[in-house]
Amino acid sequence: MSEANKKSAARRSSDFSRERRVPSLPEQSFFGAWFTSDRERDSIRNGGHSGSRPTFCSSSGRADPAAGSDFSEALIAGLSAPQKSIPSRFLYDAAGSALFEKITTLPEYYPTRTETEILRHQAEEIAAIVPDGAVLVEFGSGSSTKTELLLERMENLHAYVPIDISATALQDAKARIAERFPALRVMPIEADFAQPIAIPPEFSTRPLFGFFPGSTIGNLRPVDAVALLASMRRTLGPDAHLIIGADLKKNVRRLLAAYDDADGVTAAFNLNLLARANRELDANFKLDQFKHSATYDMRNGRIDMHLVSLREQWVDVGGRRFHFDAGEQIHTEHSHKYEIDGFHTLAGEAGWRPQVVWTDAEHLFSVHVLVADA
Ligand code: AVI
Repeated sequence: MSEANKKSAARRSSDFSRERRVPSLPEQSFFGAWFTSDRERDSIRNGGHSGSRPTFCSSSGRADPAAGSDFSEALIAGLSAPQKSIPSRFLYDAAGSALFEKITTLPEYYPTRTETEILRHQAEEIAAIVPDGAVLVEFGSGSSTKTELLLERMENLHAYVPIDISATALQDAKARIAERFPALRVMPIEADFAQPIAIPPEFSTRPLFGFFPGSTIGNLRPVDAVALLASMRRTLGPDAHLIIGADLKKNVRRLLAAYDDADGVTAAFNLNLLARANRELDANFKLDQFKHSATYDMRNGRIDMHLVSLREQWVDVGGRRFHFDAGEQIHTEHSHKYEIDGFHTLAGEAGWRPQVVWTDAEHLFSVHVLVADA
């Protein structure tokens, strides 16, 4: 290959690609169930992202004061079921959030890095889709780090509306964004974005663009993901757009490495659930008697995280005793991976039509722009 050809091939393979523009799908209605159970619903409350980490708890690193009793109830219910489980939102106390931050920087954990690169490369094209005078509404905004990549290019945006459960995260993000983008109106809403949210009426006549990066949508079962997307559509109204990140199906070895890294950070993140129970709920889990496991469920296209009991044992949690067989598992997280078409089908069930999707050169991650059906 000539030098010039080599250079050109290298450029192509490092290109971030626009997959396709998709013709409008037929209108579909969604009459599906809301979250599959209260427990499942809980697992996504405020489960957005904060640039790099989801804001299941305060982005200031302080746990929600009500979380103790909530955690206690959820843990006891989860350990009492035949298939033991702990809702994934409890992964994110201060220690868990710090570990998740670390995960996002690991060489094996490609999603954060790859989505950021897609947004960086496509920011101009994304901005070109957003008309002057539009309003950007971010679900689970946390520290709004990735948002800044878009705001840099959206010069004529009317307002930015970050939605988050954490007042501290909103205040911090507002201060930072106001300093960097002094002409932009920032109107934070402190709310649980799993519920439809009232957008300030003054914005109702403006084009609304939702933003939900991080592939947090993948932590929901498809039925709950559809319910959340439908709720976002109701929040944003007809003709709105949604810019959303979704992790893609890929080589299983690569997926497993991302959820079971060589340094054991993901293992520590998972085991922190038990450490948290010991700290907050007077439990006596022996951390060296459980191990982290990440498996890929090919049929459902998802990573499942578990904590596996290494021997037969009893554990006390808040005055109750739980028995574990050797090898018994506690389910702690789903992380669904999508094909682009599969994600479009899911979005279609929630009343969203695909407009454009970008991926990286290795086809690891996707960023979609969806349009609400009227
Ligand atoms: C927050 N969420 C998108 C992460 C994921 O990849 O599913 C959580 C995570 N769990 C283990 N590593 C990262």
